[in-house]
Amino acid sequence: MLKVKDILAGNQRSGARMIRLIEDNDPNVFELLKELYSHACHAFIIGITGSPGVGKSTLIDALISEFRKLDLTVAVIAVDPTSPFSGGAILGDRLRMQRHATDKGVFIRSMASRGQKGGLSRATKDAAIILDAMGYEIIIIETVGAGQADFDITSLAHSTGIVTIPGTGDGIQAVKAGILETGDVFIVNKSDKPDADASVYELQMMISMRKLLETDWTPRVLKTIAQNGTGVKELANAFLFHFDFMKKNSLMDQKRKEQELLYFKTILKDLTLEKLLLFMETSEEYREVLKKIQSCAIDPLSAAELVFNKVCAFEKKLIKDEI
Ligand SMILES: Nc1nc2c(ncn2[C@@H]2O[C@H](COP(=O)(O)OP(=O)(O)OP(=O)(O)O)[C@@H](O)[C@H]2O)c(=O)[nH]1
Ligand SMILES: [Mg+2]
Repeated sequence: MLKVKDILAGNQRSGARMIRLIEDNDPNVFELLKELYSHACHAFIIGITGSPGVGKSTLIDALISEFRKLDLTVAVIAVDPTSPFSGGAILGDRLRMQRHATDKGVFIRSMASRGQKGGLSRATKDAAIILDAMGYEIIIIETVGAGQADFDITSLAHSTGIVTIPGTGDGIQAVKAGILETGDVFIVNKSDKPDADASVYELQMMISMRKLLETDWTPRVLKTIAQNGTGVKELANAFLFHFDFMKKNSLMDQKRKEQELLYFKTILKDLTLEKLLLFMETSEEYREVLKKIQSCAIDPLSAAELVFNKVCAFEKKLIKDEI
């Protein structure tokens, strides 16, 4: 039996089990999360995002080491990874991974979240609540791509790092995809390859065109070689500096409030949808409306309105029956 107190005590097995329950869409998660929620507002959440293969996992692996040197505990969640976390096995990089694996201050999990209630954003937020309640000081979330339609890492992370590689014209791509607006730290990884400086310059130029208020954070652009850790200390410091900056300027509170509101709306949408699906599965009236749409006896707009009103009536009846 999964116990809230075990999670609060930072028990890694319990944490892993609860994350699995999220992946399985287990109905018990809701009650557990409610209990954990008030304990989950301490962690600094960093989002690391970028195209497949740019080196996000390798970079996170190196970032963990830097944060550990500062005695900060770190949890990592790789969402829908296209390749195993850190490529540990693939790269023969096992030694390094093993060191993190035996480190009690580090917790690493991959998470498949497609097809779940509320999609990627809800599942990832739920997982972040667990890790935060477990007491991790830094939570790093790796996602592929940025600005995906169903999931925006900035709605969850306090600080977002966008990883690019040299010579791909990523700066321009970033502008096109609207990513430039969302990044707090830009990372040109694989800077052992040619044209890294040109990419840094390009990104800096793009950022300088961004309209910033005096109180806004000016995004940093950093070069890294994740494989050997070059520039990763500076990267860790840039994130921590951003964290401090947000706290000093009350930006953290503001961000939290916005994100909580979004989480609330997502849950409300899910709960509404659940009721709707229940109605659709069990209602003869619903099937009648469907028939009418197909025979053009009713237009889809009026039909949608009709179904909605029936769902409200259905919900009232459910409540009455329960009483
Ligand atoms: N040359 C060079 N290669 C790197 C660097 N960082 C990572 N790589 C390599 O790039 C490849 C992909 O690294 P990953 O860390 O798995 O990249 P990722 O972005 O997490 O990949 P996905 O999770 O599949 O999107 C691996 O072969 C790494 O060894 C770097 O700084 N320089
Ligand atoms: Mg990866």
